[in-house]
Amino acid sequence: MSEREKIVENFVENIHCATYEERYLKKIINNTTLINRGRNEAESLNGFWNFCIDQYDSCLRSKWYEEKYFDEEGRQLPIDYSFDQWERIKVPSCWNMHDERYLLYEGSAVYTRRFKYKNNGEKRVFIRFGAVNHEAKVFLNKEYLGMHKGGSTPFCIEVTGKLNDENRILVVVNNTRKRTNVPCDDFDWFNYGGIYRDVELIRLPETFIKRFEIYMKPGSGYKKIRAAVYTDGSVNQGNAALEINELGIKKEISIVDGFGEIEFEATPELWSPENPKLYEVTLSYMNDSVTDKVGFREIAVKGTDIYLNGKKIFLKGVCAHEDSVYNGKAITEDEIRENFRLAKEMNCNYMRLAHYPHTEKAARIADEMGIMLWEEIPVYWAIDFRNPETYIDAENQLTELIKRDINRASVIIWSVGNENADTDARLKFMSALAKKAQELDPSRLVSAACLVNHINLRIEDRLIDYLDIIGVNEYFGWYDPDVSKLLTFFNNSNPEKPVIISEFGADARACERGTSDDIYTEDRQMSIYKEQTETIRKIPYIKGTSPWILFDFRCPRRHHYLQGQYNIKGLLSADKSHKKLSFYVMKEFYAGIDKKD
Ligand code: GCB
Repeated sequence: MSEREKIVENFVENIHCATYEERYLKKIINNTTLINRGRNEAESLNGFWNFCIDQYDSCLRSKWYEEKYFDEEGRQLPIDYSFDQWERIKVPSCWNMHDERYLLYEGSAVYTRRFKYKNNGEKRVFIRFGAVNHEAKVFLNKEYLGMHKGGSTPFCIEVTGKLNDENRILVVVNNTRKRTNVPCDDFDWFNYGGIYRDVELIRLPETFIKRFEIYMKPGSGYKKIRAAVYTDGSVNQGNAALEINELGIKKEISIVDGFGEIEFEATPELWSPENPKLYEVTLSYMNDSVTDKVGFREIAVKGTDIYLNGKKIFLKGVCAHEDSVYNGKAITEDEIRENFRLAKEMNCNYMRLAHYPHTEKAARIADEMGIMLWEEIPVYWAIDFRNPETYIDAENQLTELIKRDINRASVIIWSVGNENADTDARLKFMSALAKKAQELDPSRLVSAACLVNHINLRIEDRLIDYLDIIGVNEYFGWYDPDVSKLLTFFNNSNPEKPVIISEFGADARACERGTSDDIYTEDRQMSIYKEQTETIRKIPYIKGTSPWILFDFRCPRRHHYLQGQYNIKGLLSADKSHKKLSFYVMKEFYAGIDKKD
């Protein structure tokens, strides 16, 4: 609010202050406060919260969270909210699935609940949100705590000293698509809204383990493990203890200024899709300890080959969105397991989790089930590459993702984006992200899903210089109906790095039959899949494929009557009950691919 506005005598803040949002933008919650405590249990704040769609942002404009019910003389004030009488919504969930009236709603919504708190001896307390799409402004007991941007990564807020016996938490969630956001205002999936992952209260000692990293040291001949610990609190010098009982390992890590790292000899059984071996790892420091289950493996590239634990591999994959007919983006553990099981039934050993970080549970389950993963941040299509704020946001989302999943053996690739035009601004933006990923995590490969150069018909993208693996999205047979160009495209290219066909595919309405010339039928999709796989099979530098996509998903851009607001490129119907003909083409292709060399 400007000085000029304030001196106007009839100025009423909640209706005249057009810049009401500015005050909230000053307190940003980002990766620097993220806590990652492995498998340690926390107290759940899930459950039923009171909820209200707030289309005009009245909560933020009129400061509802201050709960001012009376004036200074004790007279009752008129208010436009009644938190405890509002309807109730389940957290975690998407409001779009809660009520048909909210299916396509985009904007602000207010979530609030009361909860009791009793100190059990802890000195520090945090609230952790698994994810809120897309922005969250968090208030506790009338106080503004800060705002988080980025709809698919976790964030933590310290609430030490701010809790009473009875508390009210209030979150203003906003899923408005914006040009400057990551993703921006145009993307090919459904824009769900809400607090759709777990909310937890974390009780900790004064000095605690904030997060830790442990992985097999790349290039050590599978003989060395590297571990690092980050602590928080006043005792920032001392010794942490690391234990992996099953390997007979007990090590001390010296902590200096809240950080310590160690490398030591160890020869664990290596994690792989065939043998997803996990070890229980415990770290202790002062009065605190954390445990997790961790696999050890090495992923590397050499020339145009990808190696897992020194063995050449072909990534037999499929893409998947975090989407469900029943739960939207708030997919359940059962649904995650079902997706992996279906992928395995198709002979997959790998999945591309498109186009944003899926729930952290997905990587945990993949660790257990033996599925390698590509994880991605939503630097999708026409992000505002020239905008420095957009870069900060993208880098923060990447950092939050890496801090969250660095101990997951299943994750082998970080993807810094998808299908972006090769402009100078994009090269600067995305090469910086690739470097950041490599700097934060030397135990994984970095990739991006690049576009085809349709003029030169060859793999060509300046970003490739910064990637370990080249992801290529090509839709020969579909968006470019001339499938015969595919072989020319591959033959014209001479990549020096391994290539993954990160996408190919075609629409097919489940159960719609016809000839291979009939668009939107399973038969046409199958004929494109046959052409694609027969061509890909012949190309030695291709070291993986993840066709688009495991199952049909909601998509408000798709208005053909056979699409019905779904992207119907799935190998399965949206409810996964029907396998399209192409599912079996992929299954057979993957069954034979290991014999390719
Ligand atoms: C793509 C995009 C993906 C779309 C898909 C399609 O290349 O990466 O997000 O959904 O094509 O169906 O057009």
